[in-house]
Amino acid sequence: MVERLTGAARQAALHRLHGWSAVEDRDAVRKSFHFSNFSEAWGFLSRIALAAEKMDHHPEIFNVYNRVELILSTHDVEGLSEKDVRLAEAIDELAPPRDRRSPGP
Ligand code: H2B
Repeated sequence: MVERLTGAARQAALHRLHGWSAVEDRDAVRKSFHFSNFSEAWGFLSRIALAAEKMDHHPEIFNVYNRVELILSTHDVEGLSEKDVRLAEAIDELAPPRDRRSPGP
């Protein structure tokens, strides 16, 4: 049973994610990615589709040519859950290095 993240748990989850920010008018997170061309953007989306299917958790996808915007939220709880955090981390693993979590010192 998935639970909606609230309060300190939600804050901590957002803190774990690199480059994902809260959506203003709903309980969701978003991140934009930029590529050299449409083919690279779509390749990224194809890899996300396979990961999302495996996780049975799916992003909202907006694509214009070389730009991809993803929004993550859990329909079942109408807000953010650990599933979104795990999907965000999986997406970052597939993203170009500049869009991933920084490796640290
Ligand atoms: N994706 C997202 N983002 N939220 C959900 O609650 C969700 C999903 N539920 N993908 C899954 C599919 C559910 O509908 C199926 C039946 O497991």
